[in-house]
Amino acid sequence: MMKNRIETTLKFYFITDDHAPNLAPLDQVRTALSAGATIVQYRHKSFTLDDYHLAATIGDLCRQNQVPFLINDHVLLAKALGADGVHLGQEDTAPGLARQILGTEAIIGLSVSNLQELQISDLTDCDYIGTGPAFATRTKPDAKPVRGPMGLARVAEVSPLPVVAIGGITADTAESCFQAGADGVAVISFITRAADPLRNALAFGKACGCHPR
Ligand code: TZP
Ligand code: MG
Repeated sequence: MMKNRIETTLKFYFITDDHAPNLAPLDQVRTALSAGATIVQYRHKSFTLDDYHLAATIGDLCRQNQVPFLINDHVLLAKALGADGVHLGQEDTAPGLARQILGTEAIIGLSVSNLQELQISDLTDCDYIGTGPAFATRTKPDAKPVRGPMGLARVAEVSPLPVVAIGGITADTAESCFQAGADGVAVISFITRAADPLRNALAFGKACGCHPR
């Protein structure tokens, strides 16, 4: 997957939910892709090799749709799957090491919650930053304090890299994130825990200016 036009690629950033009660990760990805998701991240906080085939199947689905497939945290899993990149937290593998392992073409994202973290982050090997939580979220229990569109705007203003907003984003709030300077909006529960996931995914895609496939 080439990295040109990364901003466009980040627009509708879907992340899998390993605890969604009613929608399995593969169906989550099918739903998000059919609503026009432009990038998919496989996020499984208690990943074991028993989940390997599922992750590979999700990766195949993304490839068939020509949508970049990223892995949260696990650089070696990304390497083993031939994924398009990784998303890393501040406490994860250093982006420079991920770059050495995954190569020059890989897409590498880094979580940056606020201006202070941005200042201390070495972004040399990163392609974008993820920042949030933009709004209250129940999906990440250890999320940092809510930033709101103003906090997001402050980070977007000084970030040298494209910015993906994350945390509690819905079809109704996506626009405020774009207005605040985000290039993309990441979403989990608005789709994965919805009473009607496809309906929410389509509404989210519309808010991102994406077309259903
Ligand atoms: N990082 C910051 S907030 C968050 C992550 C992974 C969770 C986002 O999930 P949701 O359900 O879209 O609020
Ligand atoms: Mg992480």
